[in-house]
Amino acid sequence: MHATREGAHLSGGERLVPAGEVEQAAAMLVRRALAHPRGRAQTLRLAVDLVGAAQVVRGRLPDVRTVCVADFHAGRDLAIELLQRSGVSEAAARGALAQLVRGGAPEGKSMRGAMLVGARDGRRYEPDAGRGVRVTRMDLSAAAQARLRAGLAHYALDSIHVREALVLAAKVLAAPGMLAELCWSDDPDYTTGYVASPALGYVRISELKPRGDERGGRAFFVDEQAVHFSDLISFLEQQVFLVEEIGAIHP
Ligand code: WAQ
Ligand code: MG
Ligand code: MG
Repeated sequence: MHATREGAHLSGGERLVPAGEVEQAAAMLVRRALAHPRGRAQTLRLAVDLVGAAQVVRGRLPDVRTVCVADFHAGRDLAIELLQRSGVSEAAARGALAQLVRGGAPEGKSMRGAMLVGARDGRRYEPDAGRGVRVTRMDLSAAAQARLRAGLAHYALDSIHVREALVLAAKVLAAPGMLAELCWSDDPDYTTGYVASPALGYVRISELKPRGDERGGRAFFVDEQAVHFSDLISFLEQQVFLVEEIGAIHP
């Protein structure tokens, strides 16, 4: 589903559901666009694709933990350290973080997608640096969703921000040659971000940006000597991915 208002993006969303639940999922997505906190959608497009079971890659969520830091300076220092522990060079980690601070895109705006960063050389490899790479075509099974919500609720973490970011990180970490992800939100009031990697899981960092800042973004760090970039991008943008298992949830 994609909805706009006053000529700009308002709301988007997607679901991967059994064929018998298509109507219900469509109704939920339409409702989301019409009841958006920033106003009612003025255009709404809904697309439905039939996906064969053999086309679906099934995966697991990374383990979740949270580190509380004193301020965003300490949060960014921690992010650099965690990225290095995941196999990213210090120069690549610092360079990507500095670009995210400016929004990632030329003209200091947030990108719609993520930066693809060489973990050794720190270069950017996405074909369109203004747009970045969009991760789509992923969801949780109903059973995994119920287990995740119960597990997160135990730590008062059951929010759409956390659930969506976890599913996205699960797909990113499942991509071949992926070493780590760094993310913080473009929502001005949402200062928590994360570093995720196969080695460390999903590490939430309580402050990664100053409150009020509308710039957010994502950087995916890849082993640029091992990875085949067009295969990687088609995995991230096209491969259907369904999370069926959740990971551990730590305080
Ligand atoms: N694919 C690639 N990049 C994306 C996508 C996507 N599907 N969606 C968003 N981005 C990029 C884009 O540059 C956004 O500006 C940026 O990420 C942030 O997106 O555990 O809410 O949806 O407490 O604002 C992380 C912490 C919240 C959650 C992340 O991201 C937690 C969040 P947002
Ligand atoms: Mg989002
Ligand atoms: Mg946002």
